[in-house]
Amino acid sequence: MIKPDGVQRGLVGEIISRFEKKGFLLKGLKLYQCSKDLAQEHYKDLKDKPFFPRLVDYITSGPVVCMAWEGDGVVASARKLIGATNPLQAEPGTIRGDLAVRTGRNVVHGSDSPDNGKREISLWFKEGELCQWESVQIPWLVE
Ligand code: YYY
Ligand code: MG
Repeated sequence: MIKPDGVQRGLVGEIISRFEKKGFLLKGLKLYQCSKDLAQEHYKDLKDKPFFPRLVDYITSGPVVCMAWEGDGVVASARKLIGATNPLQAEPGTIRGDLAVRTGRNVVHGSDSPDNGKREISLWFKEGELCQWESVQIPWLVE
């Protein structure tokens, strides 16, 4: 998910492009302004953290871009492409390492496990919003 700061800063194309160029397949995409309830549910594991209210305000402060990406090892690989939570500790070459400076404005979210990926897709996308399609690139991506 591209967070509201990524949308406001005009980074949508750049961020989508990094996942596309890596070789992952886009199966769902939408601009979406979420409710506080959805933000709280999405980040429910962090509800006791002191930064939780600020995090919910941030995620609901403007539209986000919801994305569902498919590919071998996509969850772990996407976390590497995204980089460390604190952008000042994220490696150059990662999205956060290249495009952000603050943990509280780190431009992008990535699921931290395949199970959470499934959970988050079902939270953010409705039935019928994902597209099943076969990319012509597959024989050139996978031997
Ligand atoms: O998965 P990731 O986004 O890298 O970090 P999490 O530990 O799941 O935290 C989610 C989200 O919370 C993080 O992207 C920014 C925010 N946050 C914060 O504002 N302050 C912290 N000390 C830790 C996390
Ligand atoms: Mg997380």
